[in-house]
Amino acid sequence: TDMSDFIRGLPKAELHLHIEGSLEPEQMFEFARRNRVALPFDSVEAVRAAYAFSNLQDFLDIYYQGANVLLTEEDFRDLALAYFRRVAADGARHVELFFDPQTHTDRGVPFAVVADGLLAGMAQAKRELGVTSKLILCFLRHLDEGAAFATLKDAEPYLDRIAGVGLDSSEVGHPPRKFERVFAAARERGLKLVAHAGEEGPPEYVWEALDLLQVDRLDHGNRSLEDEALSRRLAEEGMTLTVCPLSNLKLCVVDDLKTHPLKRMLQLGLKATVNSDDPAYFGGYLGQNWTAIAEAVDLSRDELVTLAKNSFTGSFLSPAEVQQRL
Ligand code: ES4
Ligand code: ZN
Repeated sequence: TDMSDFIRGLPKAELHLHIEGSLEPEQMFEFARRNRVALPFDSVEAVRAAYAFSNLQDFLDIYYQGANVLLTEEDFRDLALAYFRRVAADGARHVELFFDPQTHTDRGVPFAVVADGLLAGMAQAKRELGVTSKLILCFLRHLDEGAAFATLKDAEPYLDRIAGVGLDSSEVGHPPRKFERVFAAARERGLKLVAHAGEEGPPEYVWEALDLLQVDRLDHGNRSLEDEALSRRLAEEGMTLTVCPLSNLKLCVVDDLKTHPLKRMLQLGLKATVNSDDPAYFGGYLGQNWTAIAEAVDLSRDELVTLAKNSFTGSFLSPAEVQQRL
């Protein structure tokens, strides 16, 4: 359609993408076969049928299970490269990707295997597709802060190749304040800071991400709109929100895309961006997230251009690099 052609032609950045969430069922079988890992599913269709979630935890249980097939540096490189090919076809020029090292180190896969594989895929994507990228290390919030500190220590040899740290996994019951010290340590090391907040958790968690973690960018942030003072704060600060429409639909954060808060965020002057989160699990890559939300809330061409611009100005590219790409 005209709309999807227009969207594909807009240079865009993706700022909220869990690389483990780009593992397609076909690839899950391929990695399972070559690594001799048993899968609890008989077929690709059976895997897809299991992707019916009623909340974040439902999804996380199956997402961590899927990650068990990832064992070697080649797996992580191939995973990243397959994602970059898809997102390049959607018109993405830059990606800031999350990875969850603890999901792998806790199964005995060394941090270096994960990081070297992803960095190899990122370098190949730059050479072959012209897509640039940055890596963001996420701490799993259902684990304790000591485990996050151990992960930051694992990352020490790679800190020149890691742009920032984030916070993901089960939100409710694991508020940002639990990670205040490790985020301060990451800040002292010159890392950028982001956190998932206000996806399922209350506005209070968004306040904590701002005031205690001092994040540079907020992942999701949907529930911020329940708090007028918080919405005003985010607008005044020009805080970037990485919004994930199809994720919100599949995890029942919204009932219907037509009532998705993105439109209101833009009307309130919030700096929102559109992203895919876990595209293999939620029914679409970056382009599909853009077309679905544009259609559902009737975004104008001006609003689409604003979203594309926000994706670069909200990135961790330098101001000079952003200028070159707008
Ligand atoms: C995630 Cl959608 C979402 N929320 C929180 N943590 C995550 N990890 C991967 N996807
Ligand atoms: Zn996410």
